[in-house]
Amino acid sequence: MINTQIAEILFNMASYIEMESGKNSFFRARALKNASDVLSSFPYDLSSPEWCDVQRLEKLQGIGKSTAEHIVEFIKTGKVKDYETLKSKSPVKLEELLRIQGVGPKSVLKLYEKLGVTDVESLKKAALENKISQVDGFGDKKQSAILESIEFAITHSGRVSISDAEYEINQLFDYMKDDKNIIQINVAGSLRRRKETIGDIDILVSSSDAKASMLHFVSYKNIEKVLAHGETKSSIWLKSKIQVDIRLVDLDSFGAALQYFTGSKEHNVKLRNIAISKGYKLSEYGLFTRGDLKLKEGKDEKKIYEILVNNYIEPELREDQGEIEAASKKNLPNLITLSDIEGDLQMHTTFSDGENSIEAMAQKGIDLGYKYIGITDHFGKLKIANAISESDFETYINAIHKADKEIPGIKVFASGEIEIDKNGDLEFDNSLLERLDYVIASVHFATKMSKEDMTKRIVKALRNPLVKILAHPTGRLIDQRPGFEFDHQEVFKVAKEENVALEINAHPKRLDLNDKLTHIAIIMGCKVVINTDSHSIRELDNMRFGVDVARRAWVQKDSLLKIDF
Ligand code: DGT
Ligand code: CA
Ligand code: CA
Ligand code: ZN
Repeated sequence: MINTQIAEILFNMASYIEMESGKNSFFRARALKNASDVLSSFPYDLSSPEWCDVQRLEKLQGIGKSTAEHIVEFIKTGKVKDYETLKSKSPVKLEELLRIQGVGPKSVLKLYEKLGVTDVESLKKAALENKISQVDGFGDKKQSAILESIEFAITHSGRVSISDAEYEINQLFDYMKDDKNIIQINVAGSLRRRKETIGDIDILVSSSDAKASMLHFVSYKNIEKVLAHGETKSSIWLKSKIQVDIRLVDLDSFGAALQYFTGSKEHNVKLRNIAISKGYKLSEYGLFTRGDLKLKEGKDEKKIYEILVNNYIEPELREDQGEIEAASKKNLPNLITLSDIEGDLQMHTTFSDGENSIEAMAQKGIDLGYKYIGITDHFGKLKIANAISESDFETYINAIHKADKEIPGIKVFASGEIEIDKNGDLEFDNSLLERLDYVIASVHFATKMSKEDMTKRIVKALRNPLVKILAHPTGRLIDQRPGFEFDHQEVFKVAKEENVALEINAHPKRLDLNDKLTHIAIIMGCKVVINTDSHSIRELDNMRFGVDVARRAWVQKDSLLKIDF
């Protein structure tokens, strides 16, 4: 989406400027980074006429005049001149290097000056030749961390987050609505299965004028490049670098095509075999009886499933993880939906690194129909901006209690996100923590430890009676860093014993626990809780991505943490 693109450009400009020294560049960089933050979660389309306006943009908190001009310039011309200048002046490919976790503008500058590193390739070479460890401030540990990140970035490139894909598809579908020839349109592929990342977006269309509808599709304004333009199939590359494949299908085989193109491939293979064993042939055109090839069903996807396996299988389950067998035995899970979510137990406010007040978060909670929310600002020595110290505690807890009393219609719990230190202790005075409604514990720092030590560390925290939720248990960031290692079985076992709920963090960058681990956890009898970890009221809307993970993990209502008060 254009907002993300602009946010990225501003961030990159900030990084280039940070490489220059001097106080002035520090402030310029910081202003650009702030603006980038604001835009990356800005809910309206910046390219719409009402927002593409310097004076209007300038009024937004965190956006200055020159930033507003950059935004408008990009929307009008597709470029920001100052950015192009920064890029052409710089000897290094900063954008490429910054994709490597743990590499910032300052280290890029140093590695360039000392070792002549200009891109990821030369970075990798320098690391393999053991040169990075020799540079002041780097060392062996940093060098191997950089190498690890490079491998990770290489194997994980080319996929986009579900939230970016969803944003694009909503925009595209709005545009496709203008084509009155379209009878039916559906998203298929991994996006319909709600996977955490999407390789490309697949859509299916049935139209009364195929040619006209294809032409309409390839004329979409957000296209960077038309990759293929055919009668029944076209592919485009959006400006946001996401590929969209479209297929035109007959209404009479729409259900069969939807089934086929939703995948997964593994699920399809198994379903086709079931069809054969029952005397049918299943293809993207329909379900046919084998002898005479008579069309049994093609229009209605649900009916195809009912004929073959007795039950409709939700797209989120179609990964060949036993769903076909379960359907045949009428044993499918009754998946949760967004409306089963009664509250959100991790969010940050202006008391630590959040953007909005307790009151604003509570009001948004009411708008979302929640019964409760939990305020969980960062506590203690955390190197995160503004963590709440022991001397701030009184003010913090009083502010939450006051909000809870004064705002009718929603329970506001007082909590905190507390760091689990290296030894497994909570990094805050435990006698103060006792006064909170619950503690949500997590690991952010000192994550490079052995699997055994990390398991011990987490288990010890779980044994602490104050801890009620383990937040983002693996610490992974999608496409940026893998989770830290620990013995999942052991941790889940203890979580169950100690009645600690495991979080599915709904932030699209985290989605942690992921679908696979969540599935293991609930099979072991653990409770899960889906939280957004919001740092602004807008992010409270991310709940749906956590629900997607839970559905893909076969989570039913009885596995959700139940709050009674
Ligand atoms: P992605 O795009 O990597 O996130 O994953 P998908 O699942 O969207 O995969 P994609 O876009 O390659 O294809 C969309 C669906 O079409 C896929 O889930 C199943 C179906 N499909 C594609 N190619 C084949 C194939 O060769 N055999 C079968 N059985 N199905 C296929
Ligand atoms: Ca796809
Ligand atoms: Ca595709
Ligand atoms: Zn936070």
